Amino acid sequence: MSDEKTTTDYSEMSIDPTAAEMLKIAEECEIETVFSRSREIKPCSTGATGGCCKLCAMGPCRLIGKYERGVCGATRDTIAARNFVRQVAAGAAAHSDHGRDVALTLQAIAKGEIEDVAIADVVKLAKVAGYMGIEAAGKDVNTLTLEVAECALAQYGQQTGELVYIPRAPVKRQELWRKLGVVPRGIDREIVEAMHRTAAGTDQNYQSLLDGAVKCALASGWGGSMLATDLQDILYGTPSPVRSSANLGVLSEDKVNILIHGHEPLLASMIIDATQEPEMLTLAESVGAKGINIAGICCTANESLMRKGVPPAGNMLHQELALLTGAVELMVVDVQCIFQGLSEVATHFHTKLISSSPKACVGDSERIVVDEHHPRDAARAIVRAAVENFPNRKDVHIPKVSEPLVAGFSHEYIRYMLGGKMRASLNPLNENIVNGKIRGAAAVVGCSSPRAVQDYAVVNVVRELIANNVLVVVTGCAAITSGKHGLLTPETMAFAGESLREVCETVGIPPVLHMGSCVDNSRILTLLADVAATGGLGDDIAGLPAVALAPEWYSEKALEIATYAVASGAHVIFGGVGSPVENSPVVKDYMIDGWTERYGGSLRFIKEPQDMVAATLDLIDNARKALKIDVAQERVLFDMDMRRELSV
Ligand code: NFS
Repeated sequence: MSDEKTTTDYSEMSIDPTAAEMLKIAEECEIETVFSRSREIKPCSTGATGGCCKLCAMGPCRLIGKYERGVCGATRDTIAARNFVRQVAAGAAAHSDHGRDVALTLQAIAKGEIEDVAIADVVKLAKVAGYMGIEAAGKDVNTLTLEVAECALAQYGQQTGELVYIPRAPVKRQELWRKLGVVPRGIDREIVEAMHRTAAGTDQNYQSLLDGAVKCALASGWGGSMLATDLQDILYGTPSPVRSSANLGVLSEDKVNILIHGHEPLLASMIIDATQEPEMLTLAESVGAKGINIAGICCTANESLMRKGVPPAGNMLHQELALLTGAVELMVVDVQCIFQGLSEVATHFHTKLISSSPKACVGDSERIVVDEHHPRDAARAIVRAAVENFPNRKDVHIPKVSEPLVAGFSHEYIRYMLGGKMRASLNPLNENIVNGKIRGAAAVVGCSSPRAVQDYAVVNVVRELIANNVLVVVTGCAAITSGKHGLLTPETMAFAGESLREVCETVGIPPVLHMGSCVDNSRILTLLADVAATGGLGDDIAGLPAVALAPEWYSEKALEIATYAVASGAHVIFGGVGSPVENSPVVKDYMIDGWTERYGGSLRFIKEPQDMVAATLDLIDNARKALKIDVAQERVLFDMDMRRELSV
């Protein structure tokens, strides 16, 4: 490392002090990262706004300036909508394929094809069987597991009818979906249809195209994603509160560090178990390590945190930064949100990068493709490889920063927490919304993006919302961001508005609740449907004083989540970068006004955190007014001192 001082202002890239520390090292060692590349490469303004059509070889057609139509005659509206549908289809495919893999694992366990793995939550198994209309009484666990897994798998190939989870939505919502013809028939069918509709020369009406996006997104939200959540709960246990800590400081100076990164928890859970085996611990001791430390990145981090208390080392933008510590013996990745740049960063250190999924070979990583029938063998091989790599460590630089957190608020636990074991209920939540102590609820979800200042928008939005008495739930990378900045502890009550604080103190909950990974946004759908069913706040998700926000989105999966949330009746606000349909003012407006009229929900793109908060409070207050439960409340405005304090 050179002694030369860099002059880069890292606070323009992240408000996390560990990022500044690591980016300085990267710059001094001339190692590229997503942060440096995003400064070099300017986004293509035509592509970013949905104005480029590259569906056929007559183009690509860039609809900018005087061009209103592509070579085939397609309009700006058609092209923007078509690009959006394809993004939604890719997101739905990723989340739903994740659910399929969990169903296949469950099926293999039930058939005895995977050794020594047991079902962790038989109560949830019976509950899910109930949703599927499968009689649980009198059946042994294996028989019931097999029936549930096979029903789940059938959802993918189903050609007609409705997905089995549709009746979990409020009755009014189901009727609306049927009336509009957007009830998903089968998961794979809707994703294929979205791709077909958008093939050159097929669907050409933006409203019809966007209904296609809705049907496809609903197939994930109330299908593939919801199945992933439910089946993972059956397999690994339904989350309940667990203590841990977050940020790069969770890496260990004297133990073997293994990072689990990606989305699917099967291998990660086996690796966690393998690190406890006496044989591995003895091996670690023999190479001079004081044990084996495991930490997570992205949604594998969330899954492992909620069920096993594994600390997250960081959100999506931390994946390269973690390797820059020089302290990671091995990072194992599976699918989604994994940067190809990781393998280049790894070459500067002793870190082994292992791809484990048959679907994804990441960069120049080594591949240990997991045989799904013998995952423990792969897990042991990975832990062994990490331990054997420990003596190759050179300089280590671990930032001494981590924050304590509490995670694991599944919707089941929220009901239990509010009503007790015998009377699990959401009544106290609804009552406190009706009496105005809780002004409303917000889900702050989604990614972190190098096109925004890492963590700035999420932290600002979360803090400002709770200061305005809005209860916040978080998932995905936004949940890890909240954890890194100390917002997932009961002490966060200190930042909450007076009446929200009073409720949180009475019930004994933090004002920011970690509800899981990105597929677990389906938990939020279930919670909203339950809130509507509990009474006092209307009879549908549309009209609830609740808003969803993704302040730093980057992924197609985020657009798919937004679309199923809108179709379920929620208002959604995305931040950081502009609208992916900006090139068509018609489509952009339709996603606000047209979707509100059609679905009772809307999708807005608002760049600045303070504007996102203002829009959220307006939407919440309007909903309260419509429900006739409006109590005038002052808005707490953050001044510059309060904002500066956020910059840690
Ligand atoms: Ni969601 Fe999870 Fe993170 Fe965004 Fe990526 S890890 S699936 S897409 S970046 S929250």
